[in-house]
Amino acid sequence: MSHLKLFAATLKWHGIKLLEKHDIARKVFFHGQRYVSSGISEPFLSGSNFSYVEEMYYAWLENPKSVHKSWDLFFRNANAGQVYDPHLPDQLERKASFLQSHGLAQTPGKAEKLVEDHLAVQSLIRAYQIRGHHVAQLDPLGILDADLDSFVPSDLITTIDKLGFYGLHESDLDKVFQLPTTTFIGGSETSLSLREIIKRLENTYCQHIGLEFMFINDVEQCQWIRQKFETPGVMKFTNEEKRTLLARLVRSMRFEDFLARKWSSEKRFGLEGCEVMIPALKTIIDKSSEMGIEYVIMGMPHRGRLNVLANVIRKELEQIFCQFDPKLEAADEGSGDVKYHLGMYHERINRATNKKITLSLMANPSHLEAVDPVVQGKTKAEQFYRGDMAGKKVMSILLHGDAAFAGQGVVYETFHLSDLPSYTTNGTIHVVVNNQIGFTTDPRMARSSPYPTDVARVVNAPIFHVNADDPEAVMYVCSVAAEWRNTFNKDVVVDLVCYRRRGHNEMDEPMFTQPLMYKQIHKQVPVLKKYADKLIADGTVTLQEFEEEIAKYDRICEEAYTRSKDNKILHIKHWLDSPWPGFFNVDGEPKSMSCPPTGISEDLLTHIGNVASSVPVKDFKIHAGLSRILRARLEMTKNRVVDWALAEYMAFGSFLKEGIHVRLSGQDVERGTFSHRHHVLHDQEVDKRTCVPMNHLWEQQAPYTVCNSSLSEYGVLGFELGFAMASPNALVCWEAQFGDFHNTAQCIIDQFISSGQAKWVRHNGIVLLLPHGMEGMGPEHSSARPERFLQMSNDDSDAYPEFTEQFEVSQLYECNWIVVNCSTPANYFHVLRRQILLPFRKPLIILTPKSLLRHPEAKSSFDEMVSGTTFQRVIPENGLAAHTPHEVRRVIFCTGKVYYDLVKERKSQDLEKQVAITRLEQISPFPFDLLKEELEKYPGADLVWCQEEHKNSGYYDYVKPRFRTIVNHTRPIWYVGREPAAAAATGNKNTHLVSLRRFLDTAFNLEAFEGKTF
Ligand SMILES: Cc1ncc(C[n+]2csc(CCOP(=O)(O)OP(=O)(O)O)c2C)c(N)n1
Ligand SMILES: [Mg+2]
Repeated sequence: MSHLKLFAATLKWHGIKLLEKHDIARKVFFHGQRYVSSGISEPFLSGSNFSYVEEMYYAWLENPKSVHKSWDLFFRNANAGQVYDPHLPDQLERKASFLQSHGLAQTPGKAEKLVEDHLAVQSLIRAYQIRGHHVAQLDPLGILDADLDSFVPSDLITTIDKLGFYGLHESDLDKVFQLPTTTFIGGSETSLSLREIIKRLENTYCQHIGLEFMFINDVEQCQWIRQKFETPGVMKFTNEEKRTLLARLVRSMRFEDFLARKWSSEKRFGLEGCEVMIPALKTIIDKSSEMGIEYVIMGMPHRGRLNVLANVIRKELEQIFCQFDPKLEAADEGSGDVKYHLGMYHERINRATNKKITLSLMANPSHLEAVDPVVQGKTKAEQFYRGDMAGKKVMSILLHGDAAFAGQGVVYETFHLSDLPSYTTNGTIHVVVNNQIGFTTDPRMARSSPYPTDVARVVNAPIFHVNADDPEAVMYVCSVAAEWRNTFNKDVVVDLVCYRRRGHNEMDEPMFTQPLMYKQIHKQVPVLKKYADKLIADGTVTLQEFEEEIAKYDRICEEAYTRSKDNKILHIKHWLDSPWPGFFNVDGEPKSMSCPPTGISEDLLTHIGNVASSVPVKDFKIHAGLSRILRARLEMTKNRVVDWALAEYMAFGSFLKEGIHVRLSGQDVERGTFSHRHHVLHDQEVDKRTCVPMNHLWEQQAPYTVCNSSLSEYGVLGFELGFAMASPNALVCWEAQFGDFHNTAQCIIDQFISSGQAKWVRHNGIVLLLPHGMEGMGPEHSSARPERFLQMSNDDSDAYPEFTEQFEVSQLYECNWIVVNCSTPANYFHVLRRQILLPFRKPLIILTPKSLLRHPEAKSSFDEMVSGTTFQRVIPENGLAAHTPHEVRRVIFCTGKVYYDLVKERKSQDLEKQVAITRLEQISPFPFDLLKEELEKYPGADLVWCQEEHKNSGYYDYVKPRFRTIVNHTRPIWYVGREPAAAAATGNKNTHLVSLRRFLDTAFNLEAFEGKTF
């Protein structure tokens, strides 16, 4: 160690700081490699390199502008004022004399060294810019390496000997070097001594801020960041700013203390150890407001959420405190949620800018990071409806925990949406509460990347790591992050490296698993005290002022606490993150309990059909195959019929006329996975020239957005859900490529779509289009798993409902979502229309067809869609069997495509009088009323549920108890379909066809169930 001490002493003397924590790494440097070779190997500027310098030098002599600026500076320096003299008789003589006068011709070694040293200094500067963050002092505890590695890059001058890495020596420290244009450390100076260069680089890159940005491909962006952080004196704050920061820290800290005092044994996921997050967020919001932002949408996990609600959103404190009362009764319908998941929407005046600002914190489930894409979708929608295409008025802030940010794949999916035209929110500010632990797990076990933030590198987002115990550094970084977002409209990450003062929650004992870390944490002086001591010491505030500030906020909390005791009822409506003004009545109820007919006029149908069959822009050459498709559409329009794609066109188009925005997103939705939709036409001769006829329907119409998404389900479905949250006056559809792919978005389905209204009294009318059908395409492209949606439907299978006049609509109002499987294009058209005409919003799950898209029978007449027509929840048998119901021996109930197989089979077996086939179009909520009528119509028939899905999937488990409830368990409902199976479908075409044959045989074997008991 003694030689290290010696070096330390030398370094101190030279004013270069020794980074104490890297002792081990330091040893490596003594044997470190030099890339500027010397001695035996060829020196860098020998031979051809030297003639290169010579060439440059002569070129510079001719015209200083002909060489790069850095060479110009360099030669100017070397030249020390002497200029080219054109009057010398002979060029060669002149050059020789010039070189001689500079000692160059005779002693090339000198020039060589000069150039070599300058290049070395450039490399050195660059090394700090790239790798300085590895030695920055980011951990407030001083025990962990934020990048999980104690290794010190060998090209950072952490000990004096490392100058050798660049071929420099201690004796060079006081030499003055020209600064390259890629650094701003000089401020107004263009050259600095090496000693000063190193000192300034250390100050910028190796103190409490660690900057990762050199991977960004854009030079302008890199320069911008360098300028923001390298320019000397940038981190100066006025006394006023320091006092505001202190006051904000007081609020943040005392809020946590207050909760801890009053409810010491309640879970609240306190922020202790990262109290600086509150002033950090406020700085981002202040700065953004200053730059024109009017609406900030935030998503965050549990940690510090109550503090954010209280001190950033400014939710009334009593509303927060009263939630700790176990006797608080819920006033709203639904099951509610715990206090650290609820959302909030608040409009207020930003004190710093005196401008109006709206803040919204999205409600979220426990599932970490799941809210990220939802926030992005909602932000996009708010920007869209305001015409704020550049994101200058609305922005999002996402908060993350270190373990979740690194571990959850949806973070990556969300980042990948950030620059896609139909999904970008023009830059998100990410703030990571990097307390260097996830529940009980150490970062080393929680991620393989150096930092928890590395995922952000994929989109070239700069990452600013900052020691959270240095509040001023945090404020500076946040303010630069806000400016970055405003300047470049790209994502940026602020990594608050902090600690967690308590256990994962307040009940946990962290010493079980992190004993040493927590020994240190127990000794750690809270940031408020540290900062207050500093400001008191430098005279910015007095002790008395500080104490008064604390007393003032404590009083505010106490008074709110007293008031909170008067709150006996919790209104979750008061915690709504996305209110829809004017959509509901003043009590938040639907304005009616009815739905008008969903048909539209014949003229409209014809007009939309005509546009759907045309290319509404001039000189636009489409593919010949597409021309055929359009001609077929025109033909259908003339014949007053629609297929699936045209029915969808009619529904979407009709909304646009009514000012309802329609957005269809998902993988390859523009053309349609099955090449049936073609909503975007591509010019075959002009690259990237496209046309969306849907946007050419009327002069005045709402815009139609159809967008192929990234190959993501979790992220994109979350995004669309968020988009649908912003307004009830939009039809937002997400289509899965095949229905079963929705399971990679299961979290959004379970945690938001199925249960969102129950938890957060928040309506959402998102439509999921899930291609579904057993068509021998193998296990993975067949089933959209309808059973999963049905199993989560909340209508009671055993309760016989009361059939009031409003039954249909009130049943829809009560349910958590609607599940349909339409068998006709007209019904698909109607169910889409009903989605918007209902006086409330419900998620709609549509199992959409594949082969039916082109099935000649699966067409509908305009007659089924014109004004006055409506969605049919059940399509009863209306053939021969319906005319003589008493003679019917069997009623087969089914849904979706199997209907067409059954009808064909019935015909071939000549059983049209004996067997009725009734289609369930809306499966959930279950149309008890209509099915009751249907069952009563055929008193002598046995009842069969037929499905093409395996018995343990599909609809059987959902419909069986409900049918039984209708008949009061007096008649059996027999199952006909495929046997139970583990995989959704077979991969063997023949097995598929054999099983189809088998169940069709059973369906029409009228003796099949004779003598069987139920
Ligand atoms: C998707 C998901 N998986 C697991 C959990 C359980 N869980 C709750 S908090 C937590 C640790 C989170 O660590 P971090 O992201 O670092 O946040 P911190 O609690 O440290 O602030 C875990 C695993 C969860 N909430 N969500
Ligand atoms: Mg953590």
